[in-house]
Amino acid sequence: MEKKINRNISLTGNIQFTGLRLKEPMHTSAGLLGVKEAMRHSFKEMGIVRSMKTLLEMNQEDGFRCPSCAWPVPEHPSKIAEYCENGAKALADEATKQHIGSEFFAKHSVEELSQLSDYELNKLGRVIEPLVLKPNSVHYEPISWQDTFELISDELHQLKDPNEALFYTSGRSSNEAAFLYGMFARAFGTNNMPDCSNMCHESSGVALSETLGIGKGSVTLDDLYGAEVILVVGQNPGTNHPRMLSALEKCKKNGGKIISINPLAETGLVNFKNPQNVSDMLGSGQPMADIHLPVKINEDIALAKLILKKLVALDAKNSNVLDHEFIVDHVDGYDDLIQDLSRYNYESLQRRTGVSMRKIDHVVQLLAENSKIIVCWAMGLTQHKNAVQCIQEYVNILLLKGAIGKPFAGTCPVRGHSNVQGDRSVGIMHYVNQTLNKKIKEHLKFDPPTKPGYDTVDAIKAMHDGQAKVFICLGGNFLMAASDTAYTAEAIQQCSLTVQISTKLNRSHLLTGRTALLLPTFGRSEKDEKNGTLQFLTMESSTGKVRQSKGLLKPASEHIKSEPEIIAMMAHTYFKGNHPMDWQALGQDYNLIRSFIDKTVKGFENTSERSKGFGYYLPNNVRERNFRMLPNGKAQLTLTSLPDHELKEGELLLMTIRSHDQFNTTIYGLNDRYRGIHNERRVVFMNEQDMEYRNLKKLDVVNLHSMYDDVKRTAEQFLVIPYEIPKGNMAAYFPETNLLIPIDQFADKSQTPISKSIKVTVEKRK
Ligand SMILES: Nc1nc2c(c(=O)[nH]1)N[C@H]1C(S)=C(S)[C@@H](COP(=O)(O)OP(=O)(O)OC[C@H]3O[C@@H](n4cnc5c(=O)[nH]c(N)nc54)[C@H](O)[C@@H]3O)O[C@H]1N2
Ligand SMILES: Nc1nc2c(c(=O)[nH]1)N[C@H]1C(S)=C(S)[C@@H](COP(=O)(O)OP(=O)(O)OC[C@H]3O[C@@H](n4cnc5c(=O)[nH]c(N)nc54)[C@H](O)[C@@H]3O)O[C@H]1N2
Ligand SMILES: [Mo]
Repeated sequence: MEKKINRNISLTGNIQFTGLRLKEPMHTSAGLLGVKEAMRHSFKEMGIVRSMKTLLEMNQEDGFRCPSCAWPVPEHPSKIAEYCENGAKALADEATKQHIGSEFFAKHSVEELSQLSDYELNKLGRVIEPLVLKPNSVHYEPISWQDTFELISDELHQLKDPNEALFYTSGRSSNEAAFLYGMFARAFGTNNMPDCSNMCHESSGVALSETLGIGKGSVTLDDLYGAEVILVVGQNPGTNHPRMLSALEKCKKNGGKIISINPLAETGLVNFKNPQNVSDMLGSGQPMADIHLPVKINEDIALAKLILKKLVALDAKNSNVLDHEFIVDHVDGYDDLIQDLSRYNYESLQRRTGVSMRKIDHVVQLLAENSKIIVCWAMGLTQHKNAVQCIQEYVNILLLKGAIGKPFAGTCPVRGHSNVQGDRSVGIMHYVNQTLNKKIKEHLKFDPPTKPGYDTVDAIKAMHDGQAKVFICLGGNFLMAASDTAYTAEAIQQCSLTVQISTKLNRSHLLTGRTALLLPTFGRSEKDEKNGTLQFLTMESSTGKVRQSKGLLKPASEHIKSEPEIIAMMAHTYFKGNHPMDWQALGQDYNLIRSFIDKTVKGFENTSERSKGFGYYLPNNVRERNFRMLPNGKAQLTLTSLPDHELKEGELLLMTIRSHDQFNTTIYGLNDRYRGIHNERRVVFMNEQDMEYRNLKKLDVVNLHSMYDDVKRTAEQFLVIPYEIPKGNMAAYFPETNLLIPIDQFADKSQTPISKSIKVTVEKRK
């Protein structure tokens, strides 16, 4: 028997308060303060000259794509600022001058480093040489690249079955790296490709594939500009997709109305100043949302049903409220839906939503009078037990209104990571895609596996049960991003080898398998030259547009390699030349990778050329109103049911959200200035009546507990903040609260963890 890992790694770091300063939540987002904040971060991390040069290239025609979110870039962006505060922070974070290598790790053990917070770990800087953590050691040591590839190859060859290996992808990769990685996993023999989508928009993918036949959104930026009504549901663009606010603003200027549906009145949606517009900057900003519906957590189905019911009733009086022509020609399930809606009554639906009937009627009126309607959404819809149905209920509204497959209307699941959508398009998926498999056989000349692989949740369980032993991660911070941190940690520690291809240090590098490799890689802003030729990469935005990205900064060190090269060398060393694909050559010339993507993935033909300049749109069946792949060749209405929360006495529903100063598990700073929180992350936002009922006062210190299947999980030490949030609901930041989410609590069909509706109790600390 191998010896069990006995490293003593903290999953939280030292839990301590950092010195909260409370201010009023802000009402206006972006604006001068945003630009000032952006500059402050960049100058501190990167120096002034480098910052200015780099920021000016971000998202420009020939520059690199912003590493932050996946919001598309308008054609002909203004030179000054097609980035936002968060893009600048992401860039500064990646292009930081702080570096760590083997000397640093010789001094500091992984045990000692794990006492630091996620914020402190990230601040340590870029990892600049390949490192290995040997079985009985607590210190990373230097290792040559060749030895890392040999070690990975040896471990992979020792597995009894290819399905004992896992290939995780975080969405910051490129199409080229993701394609090579997915093909290596398949050539090795497994579909075990969990990815960050599984924790993110998987529910959208499932919901949209079932109803509209494609797992992506259907709108373009121009559609948003010309829409008559945009619903922003369960999404906080001011913090997470700030450039989206410019699109919403344009829509408003064209006479469109914005409706926000969210338990919180998030700042960007209340008021917005466009930093690119001088008169805006001098004034008090634009009110953004015309109506805000403060729906209770996970009551969107009740709300959408109520809206549907009212639209149907209006249509009965005046038959041009719904688009009957579209319904007859393109939609399946109309009669069943109408009948199903009749089972519900207005008042009980309204009570569940917590929103006043007057406000709901206002929204119904707008939807009745207009037909160019777009629904945007993000994690507020995707991370619940019934997430797939939640999304489908909003699709029902679009379908009855005929707001699908025509200009200025459609679906807009707002993607998170900057290339998460592209990764999926080029083959990162745990399920089997028959069309792709056929093309692989034909053009890559090997037989891909036909058994479905593990997604994130199943991958964790497989490691826990000893079914998966080698865990390779292309970016990300799996330990902190996944649910049930303690269980996930036990799972990862069962592995014989864990490999992290990363830019910066995070907790997944400290809590590892028996042997661990830390392989440092280029960030998006860095220049990638191979044999004297400047290489470029491609990415796909949230609206399905593929564009090139060329780095311009000198790489953080000469000892780091690009993602495609690392993957190519892993494959080359594993196959030892004994495979139809010339892996080594692929890692040296990305045009070669693209020539294979062209042949294997539909819509990517001639991508090296077409991705130049402002790029091209991938095909999208919904835009063409083509539903041939669905039953009866029609878009599908869905019959959903109301969620059953069954809160026990004392329980509240907790949503885990992002602060303004973080990118997922990367914590840039300790402020969330839009919500009035400064210098602290260990806070929980509560309704004052819920506080009173529990005898809690502002700034009391509490522990949070969840109880599922008689197992008590705890996240310790949070300061209570009274906040405008519906009664019975609470909010706190992720990843500090991931300890509370049981591994088995996820959305039906998509297996996305229930990060937005966790039943918890609050215990006051003595
Ligand atoms: N700066 C920054 N940008 C980011 C990220 C980041 O961490 N930082 N992360 C990136 C990634 S990977 C992603 S996926 C996106 C995430 O983007 P968002 O989904 O905007 O991020 P969250 O903070 O999870 O916010 C979810 C929103 O949903 C609301 N909400 C929660 N539950 C419900 C509900 O039941 N119903 C409704 N209607 N609303 C609800 C919350 O109040 C909150 O406003 O952002 C991307 N961009
Ligand atoms: N409770 C709760 N949990 C959640 C969520 C939530 O809302 N609530 N959101 C979920 C969502 S939407 C997502 S997408 C996941 C995110 O899950 P992940 O994508 O796994 O996590 P990130 O925090 O984005 O990963 C950050 C790390 O990626 C590495 N990195 C950064 N840039 C690069 C690069 O260019 N190349 C490589 N190779 N590595 C790089 C750095 O080492 C950095 O520390 O978390 C999920 N977890
Ligand atoms: Mo995400």
